[in-house]
Amino acid sequence: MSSDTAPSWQADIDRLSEQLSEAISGADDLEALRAVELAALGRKGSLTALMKRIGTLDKDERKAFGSASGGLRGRVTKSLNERRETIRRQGVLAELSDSSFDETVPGRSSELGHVHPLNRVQMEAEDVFVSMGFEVLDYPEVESEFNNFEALNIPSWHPARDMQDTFWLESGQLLRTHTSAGQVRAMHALKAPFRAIFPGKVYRYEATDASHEHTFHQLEGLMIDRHVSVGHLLDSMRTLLSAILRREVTVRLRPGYFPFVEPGFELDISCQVCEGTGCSVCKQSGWVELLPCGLVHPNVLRAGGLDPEHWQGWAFGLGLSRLVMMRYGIDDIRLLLGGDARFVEGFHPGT
Ligand code: FA5
Repeated sequence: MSSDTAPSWQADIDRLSEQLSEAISGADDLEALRAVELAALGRKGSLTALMKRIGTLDKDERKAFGSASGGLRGRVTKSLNERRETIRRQGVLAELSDSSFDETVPGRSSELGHVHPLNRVQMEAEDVFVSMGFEVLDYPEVESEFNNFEALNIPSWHPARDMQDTFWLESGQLLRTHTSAGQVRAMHALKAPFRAIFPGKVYRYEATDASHEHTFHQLEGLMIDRHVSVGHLLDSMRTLLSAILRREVTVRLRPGYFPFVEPGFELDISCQVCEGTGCSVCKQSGWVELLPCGLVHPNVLRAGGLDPEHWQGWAFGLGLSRLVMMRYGIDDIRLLLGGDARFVEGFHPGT
C-alpha cells in the first residue's frame, strides 16, 4: 500500500509488527519471552491497546483495520509459539551436550498402581447385584440422626443406640454408623417396587481389634416389592458369597435382633482365615458374623413413605471389610485402612 493511500493507522501497525518481531527473536529464555508476550497481548499490552482503536474509527475503515490488526495478532501469536519451541529445544540440546550428562543411566520407571482389595471386592459385589437387577446408590457419610436411627425404629431412648455409638458433629449430624441409614433415602428416591444396594464407609466409636475397626465398609441391600420372602433374601446372599469367595463355604443362620427388621437374622460364615478351627479374627469361635438381614419393619416402610399394607421389603447389611478378609485370608482388619502401601502392593490385579 503506497503511503498516500495508506490509512493513518497502517504505519502504527507496521511499526508495532517490527518492534514485536525484534523483541520475540531477541528473547533468550522462556521468562523473557513471557514478558514480551504480556507486554504485547496482556490486558494493557501494546497490541491489545492498538486493537482497541477500532472503536474510534469510521464504519467503513473498521473492516480493514480489524483484518490488519487481527492479522498482526495471529502472526505475533505464531511467532511466540515458534520461539518458545526453539528455546525449549535449545535447552534440551544444551543439557545433552553437557559432559556430565550420562544417557546410559537407566530412567526412573513409574510404578503401576493397584486397586485396593476393598474396592476390588466392592466392584465385584456391585456386578453380582447389578446382574440381579439391583441399582447401585451412593449416600453421604455425614447423616442426620433421623436417617441413621429414628427412621430405623431406634428412638433416642432405645438401648440399640448404645451398640452403635459414633462421632457427632456440632451441627447435630453424625458420621453414619451403618449403611442402613440409606434405607429411607432409597424409599423416598426410588419408586416402589425397586431393588438397590448402597455400599460405603461407616464409622463407630469403638475399641479396635483384629476384626473391629472404627472405620469400615458395609454394603446395604434393600428390596421392596408387593410380596418378598426370606427365601429371596437367602438366595441373593448365597449368590453373592459364592461369587466373591469362589469356593463352597459353610454358613449358618441364627435369629438376630435389629429394631428395623422383623424377623431379623444373622448370617455367619465359617472363618476362612483359620478354616473354622479358631483364631483372633473369629475370636476362637470358628464363625464370623458377616451378614445381618431380615424383613423390613413396617415402621421403617412408613418412615420411607410406603404403606406396609401394600409393600414389603427385605434388607441386609453386609460387613464388606470382613468379606474382604475372608476372601483373602487377611488376619487383621486394621491392615485394610492402615495406609501401608506394601499391604496393597501384595494384591495383584486378578487376585
Ligand atoms: C448393622 O450395622 C445393621 N445395619 C445391619 C442390618 C442391615 C441388619 C439391614 C438388618 C437389616 P451390625 O452392627 O451387626 O448391623 O453390622 C453389620 C456387619 O458389619 C457385621 O455383621 C460385621 O460384619 C460388620 N461390622 C460391624 N461392626 C464392625 C466393626 N467395628 N469393624 C468391622 N466390621 C464390623
